[in-house]
Amino acid sequence: EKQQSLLLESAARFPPPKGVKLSYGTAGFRADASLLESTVFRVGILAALRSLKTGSVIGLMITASHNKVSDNGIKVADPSGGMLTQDWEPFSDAIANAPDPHSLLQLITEFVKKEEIGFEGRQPAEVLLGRDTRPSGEALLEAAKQGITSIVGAIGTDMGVVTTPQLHWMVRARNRGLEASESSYFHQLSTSFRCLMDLKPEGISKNGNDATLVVDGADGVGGEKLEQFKKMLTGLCIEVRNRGDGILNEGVGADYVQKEKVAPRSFGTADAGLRCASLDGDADRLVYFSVLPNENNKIELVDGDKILSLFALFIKEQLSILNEGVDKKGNDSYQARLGVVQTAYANGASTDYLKEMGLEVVLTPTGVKYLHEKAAEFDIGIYFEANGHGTILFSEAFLCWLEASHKTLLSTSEGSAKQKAASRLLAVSQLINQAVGDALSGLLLVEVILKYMGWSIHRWNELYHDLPSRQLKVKVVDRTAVVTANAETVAVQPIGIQEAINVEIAKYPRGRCFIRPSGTEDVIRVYAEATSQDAADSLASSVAKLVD
Ligand code: NG1
Ligand code: ZN
Repeated sequence: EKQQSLLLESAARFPPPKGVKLSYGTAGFRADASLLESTVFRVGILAALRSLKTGSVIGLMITASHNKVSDNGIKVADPSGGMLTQDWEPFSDAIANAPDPHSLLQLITEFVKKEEIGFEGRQPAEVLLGRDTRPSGEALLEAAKQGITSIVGAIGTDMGVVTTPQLHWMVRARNRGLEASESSYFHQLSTSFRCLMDLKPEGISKNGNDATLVVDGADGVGGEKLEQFKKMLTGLCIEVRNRGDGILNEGVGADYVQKEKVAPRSFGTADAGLRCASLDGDADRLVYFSVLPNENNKIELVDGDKILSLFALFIKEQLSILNEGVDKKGNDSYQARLGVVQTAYANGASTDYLKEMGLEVVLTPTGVKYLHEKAAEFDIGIYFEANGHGTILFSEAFLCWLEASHKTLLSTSEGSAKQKAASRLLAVSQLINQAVGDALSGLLLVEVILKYMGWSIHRWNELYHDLPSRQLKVKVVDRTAVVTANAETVAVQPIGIQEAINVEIAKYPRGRCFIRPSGTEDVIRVYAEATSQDAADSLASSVAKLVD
């Protein structure tokens, strides 16, 4: 009863906006910040319940990533540090849209019963809260805290302004009994980075990548953090631009650079040829680029697909060093399953390249939760969206084997090449965020691998040539009218639309095109690929007309 009145009382302070229906979507709730207080409060309640249910620490991140500064959003990190389990999404939609405190209380009571969430004799609920640099973040974080503390005994711990991947990393660390602070995050990343730098092969030519890396911080949290963190990185010189003086995500950031294929603000032809990288507003996406000389801000774009390809190449090489001379049934060998996960947005040339490397390539629908889940099925699963969100996941079983064999290799004089390969893989598993895509750790791994290969950004970009592509969005009244199948490559509804799309595709050699409803905006997205930019543009626009 105490619990019920506490909930009713606090819910009354956060009335939902009228006439707005919110949905958890592919990236949590996102909307204009002025609409979000009540939603964030309610997600606070959900997070506390999730903590009680799992007996673990849960995370809440307040961010709208690459969206405009007046937007905001909230997403939940589960005990592993990954996204909220999909089973709880319907409940989060329901409570976000409950019209008044009583209906909210009723939904919660029913859900608590159904999920058998106990309140007594348990560890109190604990939720770690973080936010990006958006000005609306502070008040929203307070609303989330009030939601958390409207569950009796629950604690909300404010981690302050952090990147999304930092918060996920902290949740994961806490639940493994480790210290969850920014300094432990920086320490782990810089230590594994140094370890990998020390393991560079001898005699690798220094091929132009000793120059400074110039990073576009999107005027968000990532730029700020990297400016602090770079002092801890020996052997890598970083210059950070767009550290927060300009407007967040406006003409800057990974999303802008990847979609527009132009240099962000504060970059220009004076930077031609330099190795540059761009983070998004909450630093969970990363793309590289190099400004082209004399071509008004045009760039050579090195996107998520190419980061994935670089990672895959490196990991595959280390695995083959480890397995050298070991016959397939060898006792001390471990046939690690390496897999890569992409979405339909991956450039067709990247998929061909990865397959030619002999890798297992799997497609999932758009949305990190799907890619992450799939990648976790491998011993080493590498996933990336073309937009630069991705990471590498290592299975516990493989890491156990790797640690044991690393010890054995250290104690024998045999094969220092193998021992180094094992050390490298272990260091990668420490460096790269196991919870979620992380631009800061991804950037460090890219830098290490370029050093290892002795490659410039240009050499890296030459791994394969992207097919020209075009993305369009079409505003529609009801985006749910489009229903897709086969990892979004086929539209099964409206009836007949796929046949019409096929007719268009058939007009272009190597043409590929698909449509899908966005999970974050009220639009249908159209993606087209062909052998020339004109062809990709015209395929996209003729399919967009079919949707309209
Ligand atoms: P939607 O709006 O569902 O296309 C976009 C991105 C996703 C993902 C989410 C979450 C594209 C085509 N889509 O999703 O990859 O990043 O936002 O931020 O880039
Ligand atoms: Zn983001």
